[in-house]
Amino acid sequence: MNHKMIVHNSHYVVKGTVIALAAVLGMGVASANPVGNSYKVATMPQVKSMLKQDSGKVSGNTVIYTGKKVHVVVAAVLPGFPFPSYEIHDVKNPTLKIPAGATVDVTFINTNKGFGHSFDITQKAPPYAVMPVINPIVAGTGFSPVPEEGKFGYADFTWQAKAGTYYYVCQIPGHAATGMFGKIEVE
Ligand SMILES: [Cu+2]
Repeated sequence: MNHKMIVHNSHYVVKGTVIALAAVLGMGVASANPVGNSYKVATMPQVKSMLKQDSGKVSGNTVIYTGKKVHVVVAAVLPGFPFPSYEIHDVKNPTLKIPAGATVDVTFINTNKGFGHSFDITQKAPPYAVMPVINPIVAGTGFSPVPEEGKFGYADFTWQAKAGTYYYVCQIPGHAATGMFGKIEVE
């Protein structure tokens, strides 16, 4: 209980900072990191059908995507997975391999009742601090709303993937520091 309250208090502090930063840096940052304004709501049956639309193929701890247009569908902390983590095709925090130049449609769904999360892409490598100052974010969702019973927030964004090594991270304080991140290899 205490942990949850601390996370939520910190969440609002960081959220205010992000909004102030976005205001200073202009609309480019605001649209790349919309701070939860663009989330829609799905039920668990809808979430399960959305997860099946991921276009990658699992190979061990890696999900391999092919083609000029790929669709990454990622959940935060599906039932049965350890907190805090991401899942794609039921693989925890997989490495994503994406062709350089691909148009990447990302759908991020927070299925973790009671906790906010984000799915943001950066070239900043781990380790991450408890209060992660992750800058710059190249694309992402910003903070999700906190899911209530049977209602899960999801957000979509499109990323034009250039060659390089990236990481997807959760910017809620403490989450990336305790393992809520994964690698993206674009080549
Ligand atoms: Cu998180």
